[in-house]
Amino acid sequence: MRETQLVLSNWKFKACQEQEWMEAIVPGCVHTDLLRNGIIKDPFYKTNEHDLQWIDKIDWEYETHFDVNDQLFNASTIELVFDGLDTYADVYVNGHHVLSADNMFRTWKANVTSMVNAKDNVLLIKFRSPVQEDLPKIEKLGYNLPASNDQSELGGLGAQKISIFARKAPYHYGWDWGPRFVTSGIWREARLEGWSGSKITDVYVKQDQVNASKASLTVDVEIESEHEWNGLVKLSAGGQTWEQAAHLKQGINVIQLPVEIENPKLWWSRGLGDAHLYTFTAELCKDKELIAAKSVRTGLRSIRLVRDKDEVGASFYFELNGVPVFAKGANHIPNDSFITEVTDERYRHEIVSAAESNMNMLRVWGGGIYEQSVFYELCDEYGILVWQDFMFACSMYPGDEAFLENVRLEAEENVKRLRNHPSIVLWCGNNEIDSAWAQFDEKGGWGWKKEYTSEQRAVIWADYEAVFHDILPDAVEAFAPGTQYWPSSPLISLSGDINQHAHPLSAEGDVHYWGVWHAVEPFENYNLKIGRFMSEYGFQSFPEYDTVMKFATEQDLALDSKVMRAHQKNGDGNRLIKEYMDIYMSEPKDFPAFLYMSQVLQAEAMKMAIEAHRRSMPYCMGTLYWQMNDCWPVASWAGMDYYGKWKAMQYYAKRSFADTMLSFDKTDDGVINIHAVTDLLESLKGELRLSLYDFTGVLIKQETTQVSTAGNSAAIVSSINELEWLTGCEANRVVLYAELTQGGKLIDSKEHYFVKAKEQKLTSAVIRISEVEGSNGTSFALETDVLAKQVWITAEHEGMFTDNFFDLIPGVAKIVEFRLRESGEAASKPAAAGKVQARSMIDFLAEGK
Ligand code: BMA
Repeated sequence: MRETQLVLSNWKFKACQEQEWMEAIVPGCVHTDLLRNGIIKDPFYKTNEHDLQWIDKIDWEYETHFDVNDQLFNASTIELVFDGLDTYADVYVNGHHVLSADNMFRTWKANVTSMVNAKDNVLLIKFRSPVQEDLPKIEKLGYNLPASNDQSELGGLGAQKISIFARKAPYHYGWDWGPRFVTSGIWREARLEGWSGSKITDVYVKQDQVNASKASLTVDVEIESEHEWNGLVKLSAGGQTWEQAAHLKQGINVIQLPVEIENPKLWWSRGLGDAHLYTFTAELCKDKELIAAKSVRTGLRSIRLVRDKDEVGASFYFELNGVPVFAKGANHIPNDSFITEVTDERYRHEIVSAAESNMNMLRVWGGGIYEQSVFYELCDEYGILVWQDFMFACSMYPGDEAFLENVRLEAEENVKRLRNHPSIVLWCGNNEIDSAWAQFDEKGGWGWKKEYTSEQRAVIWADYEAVFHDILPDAVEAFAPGTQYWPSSPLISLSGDINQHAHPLSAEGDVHYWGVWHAVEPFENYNLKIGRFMSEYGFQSFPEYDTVMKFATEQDLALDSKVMRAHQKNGDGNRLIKEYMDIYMSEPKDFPAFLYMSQVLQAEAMKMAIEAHRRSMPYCMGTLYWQMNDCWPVASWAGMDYYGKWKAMQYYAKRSFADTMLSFDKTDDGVINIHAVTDLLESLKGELRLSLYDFTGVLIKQETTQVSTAGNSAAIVSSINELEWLTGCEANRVVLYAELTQGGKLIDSKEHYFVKAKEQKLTSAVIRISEVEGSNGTSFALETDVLAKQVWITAEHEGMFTDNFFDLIPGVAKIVEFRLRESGEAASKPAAAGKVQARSMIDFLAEGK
């Protein structure tokens, strides 16, 4: 091989204005390096965030000294490569300026062959403050552009929103769940690459046509060559090989190999089949000699976004290998404010959690980053489809030539980097900008337009169109032809008139429904506000007590304390949680109980939403709640907290996303419908048993019916009259329990209550936990003497249970298994839990409630 590389290490850093160098870790950023050197305190603790806003106002520099070995030194080309520089950086090698960077999402390279010595090289990077760099741009523009979540105030910048100028993760500037840490640093690998002659720079497996009998592909092998010569490209995958003669010219060459694979093993999303992956290896040979090689991994599948007109509007669903897929999942945000802190294990834990929760899709939301490769590799492996946004969210952006060119290069590079991932099924231009600006609806949107003159508006919209209707779709078409591009989420369709902008009842396109939460509508509206594809909706909760205690102390434990307010980034958030809790739940006995209750409240809301969406299939074909994860310990819409701990909602989501699920709803005239929803392709045949129990476990009434529905469908499988079933009993002391069995095996079960949680007459429950014999402390049976609601089992070790926050009916035992989360591996296998404990709703209620 004629390629070699040196990953650059041994970095030091300092503020440009200081003398003293300190040790740095690369990849990393100034904040994490300052913390490791003891210069700043934990940014996530208490209100420390507020004291760290000086960091982004000054310039920083990073330096390393390095020697190169003979092989690298003798390479005919030596390149300096940065996979990511955050953001405004000037790079010097041995005193020579070699490049200036201005986009954290791009790769930066410089040919440094003539500058590198064998020994004692100095690489210096100066990071200009993104604040000082971008502030003057507001003046130049003459007005502020809207950036709803930019916490400029907290950053000491008043109303000056500068986040829109930098091609840098929008959430760094703060969000309604995230702190403001405007980082600088080398956030991906930095290295020297040496090569001579020719190298393979890219392998792209273009899937022209794929079905169960044949995959017709074109594999593009990109070769960079220093001279002209005749070689041979060999390609192998799945035990087959292909060859093609290659006449290489100096510069970049693309050799195209037509490839056919008979009876390919298809890639399926979770629940529908194996997520089979093929490795394609390209080798460049000269006679018998191997000159260069490169492997990529992909899955073979056909994917289509189906937007067919129908009586009401148009469908919006993904068809994978010819099968309509109901998308179940959540919106993903970066796992940390300091992205380089996210280990592969944390990514694995997130994706395993998604798969374990019966999800099949995540949306990489546009206010974060184009994720690290490991994220997509895991999605490929676990069969999680990815809706990929470009990194633009809730803001209007400038449109000067330099900005547009920068965006074009960013888009092309990222599409090219990610295009072999079978999991990525759609590229979306931005988050919520089309509906927030609402160009064609004078009074619509978020009120942004009224701040501008009509001339300014015309410019702002033209700049929008340049990016989202030209540059980005062009990049997708050029670099991943055939891949679906969707201009903005949500959107009805690109009609160029008032019918373009989405609303909660759009019968076409995707919908973000925030009536519950931001507009304080009742949870019940989840049953009414349903679109064709629900790409956002959500409800907040607090993380559990242990997580809160990572950033707070006992005296901070009040909703309106300074610390709790600092860890709630949505202005109205704490008030909204409290308000909804007063409506739906009983009063918690103390602050830790309030935390538990907030989780149950959120979980109940999300259950209502998810199940309403699934019951509406095939009208609705997707449900992605806001949001999967957190980037620091905070009150938020997440189902999993910053430490990866599953909130009540994650367990609820797992149940409501089950491939085959029972769900209840009630009509206005007192009919309770029992729905069976299945995403499996086989038709569903089974037995449905409905049992009415009182809270002490007495069986009042029971009915069994045969159930038969088509695969991949939702259907009402039984309807009962509420009044009739409740005759002679008290509605607030009974529960209806539905069980669906197939050949005696329990497929799903679900409870239905006749009154709101706060009206249910709970009594103190004694929950018995017994270890399942022979399970070595991994499995437990739970039983109760009276109805116990939202039973929360906790374990001595860190991990999760197969189920949690469930209701226990006396006489109906529940078995759960523990899954250990060890550092280095997020396990999906049973493991010993240590000591376990169970509490339920009644234990958290204020006396007499
Ligand atoms: C949507 C998202 C985010 C936001 C969330 C909660 O608008 O796209 O911007 O965090 O709602 O408000």
